[in-house]
Amino acid sequence: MIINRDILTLEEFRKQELRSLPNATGELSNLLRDIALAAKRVNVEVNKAGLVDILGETGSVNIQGESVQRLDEFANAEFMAVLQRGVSCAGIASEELDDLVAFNEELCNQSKYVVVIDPLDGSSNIDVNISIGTIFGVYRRISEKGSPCTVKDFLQKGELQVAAGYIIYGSSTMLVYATRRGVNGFTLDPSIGEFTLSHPDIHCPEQGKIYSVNHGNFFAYNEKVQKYIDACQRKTKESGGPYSQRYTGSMVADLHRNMLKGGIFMYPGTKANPEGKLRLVYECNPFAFILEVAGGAATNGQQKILQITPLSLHQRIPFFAGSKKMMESFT
Ligand code: AHM
Ligand code: MG
Repeated sequence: MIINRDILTLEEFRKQELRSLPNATGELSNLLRDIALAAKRVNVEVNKAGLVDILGETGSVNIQGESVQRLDEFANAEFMAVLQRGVSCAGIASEELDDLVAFNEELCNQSKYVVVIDPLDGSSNIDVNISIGTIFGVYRRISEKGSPCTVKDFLQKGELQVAAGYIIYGSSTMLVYATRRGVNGFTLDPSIGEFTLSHPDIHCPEQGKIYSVNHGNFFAYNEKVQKYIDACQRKTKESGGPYSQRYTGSMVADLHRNMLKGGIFMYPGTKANPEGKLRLVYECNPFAFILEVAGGAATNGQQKILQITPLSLHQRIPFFAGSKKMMESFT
């Protein structure tokens, strides 16, 4: 086998980046390495999800006498354990946890970062073999180093994120992460077990031809949203419509596609749930950050997502995100 030395692994890429940042301590790189490690473990389990009849139903005891864990709980435990052992993270807030977890240990208390995470988003799609994902954001803590992190570290505005990213477990598994310097995508090469640079310097096209929304809720959306969806279905010179409607029910898959091809993703509030479904801290803020660095935009319909101060860890918010020009014509 000929080894292609043009490939650049995630770690090699970070090392190269670090060389141009003389004051960097490498802590963020360590944290990304830890997230990538947990993602590889989760990927293995996600790939086995279709074997549920053989391995045993969730909640049951399998043939080896082990209890079968739900995949989203498994993913949460993996990310948590890896971040805690990696000692570059002071604590996490997760969709799977009611409250934050401060890694109250000497070394973790010295860490300058905290992580917000949705360990397995779109988990209702696991049973039907549709792409699912992990979403994460990284903040510099504002509580004092040397002590356990506190809730205020996690309730910072999204614009203060140091980095954000996602992993998509799809036809191939990819890790995409953004810092203020840019957005880069790494595809997992299963033959060497490494994320390798496959999508350098991602830019979201200014205009796309895809809109993603749960059409079943159309009559529960407000007039502005209904009008926009209606316009997406019409042919006009300005918009280049009609657009194609693509909605998987996995935000990571829908936003990943729209980010590469151009498009708009919407999860509006409804009459029954005015704040919608998606969570500001660990679902919307990381994607808003990634999209803005990539040249796109994200709002709650009125205000930039990244400028909203979260009030609680699990706060919901209407979410509109995607290509710059499509977002402009929505607001
Ligand atoms: P989850 O965190 O419970 O998986 O829910 C989030 C997911 C998003 O990935 C997706 O865009 C949305 O829920 C789909 O919801 P709906 O079926 O209401 O359209
Ligand atoms: Mg989720």
